[in-house]
Amino acid sequence: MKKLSRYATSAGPRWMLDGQPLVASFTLAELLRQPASTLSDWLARRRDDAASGIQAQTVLPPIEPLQEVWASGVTYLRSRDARKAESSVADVYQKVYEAERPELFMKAVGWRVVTGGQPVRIRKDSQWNVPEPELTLVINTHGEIVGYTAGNDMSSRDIEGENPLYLPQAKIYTGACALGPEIVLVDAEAMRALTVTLEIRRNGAVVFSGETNIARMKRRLEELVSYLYRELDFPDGTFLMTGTGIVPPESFSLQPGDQVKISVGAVTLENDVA
Ligand code: DO4
Ligand code: MG
Repeated sequence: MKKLSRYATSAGPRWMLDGQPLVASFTLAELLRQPASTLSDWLARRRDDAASGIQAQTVLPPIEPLQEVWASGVTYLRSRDARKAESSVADVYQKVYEAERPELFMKAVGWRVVTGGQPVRIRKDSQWNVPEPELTLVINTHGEIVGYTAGNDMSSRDIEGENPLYLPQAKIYTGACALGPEIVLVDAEAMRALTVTLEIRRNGAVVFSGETNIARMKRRLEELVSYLYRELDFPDGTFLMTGTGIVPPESFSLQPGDQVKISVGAVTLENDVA
């Protein structure tokens, strides 16, 4: 399993493959312009065998500033039921769960994304907030799924529940999108039965934990990607969150200081809540 990660070094950001530096000119955008069939060979030629003494300092989000993060909604029964319960217009969620066209929305541009060890935020004007642990696809220019990472689609349930048209405010704000820390380079087949877990700690004690599996998702990963690529081109590739199958009970809301731990397959994303 190949893992891509990005670090701050004294010479600027540097991508690594399984902890070994790639050439300084390597960009994720260039990787995502390669067809999936040639990716392994192409990547092998990007190793920097001459690199020595590179001190990886802080881990950086595994995304470049101009790539976008899109998100899917209501792809699991649990998400549909939670939205129906919170919403003043419950039937929109029932309809989108059953419809042929999925719910897709833009979550963040790359420069807004945080990664493990950096804080996620809850909005000051919201009283009911949750993390959403989501398998996040890494997709190339040609619409092929080439990898995945862990994602947190932080959400304000009271704002979304008041009116579905407030969804962008419930979902898009500073510190609302966490990804990483690594990208696992595998095809969609390897993702079909990944386990997703969520654990929330407060003052050292676990206050919520949950688990689901990608096999429980109503839609196929390729179906979500094909709708996203219908009328949008992604010259640098893109990321797609695939929806949450874990929602804490209605009585639960995140608080500043909580610690959120999300695992998706082989990737574990940990953030404190600010
Ligand atoms: O429709 C609201 C958003 C749904 C969502 O983010 C999810 O199901 O994960
Ligand atoms: Mg979500």
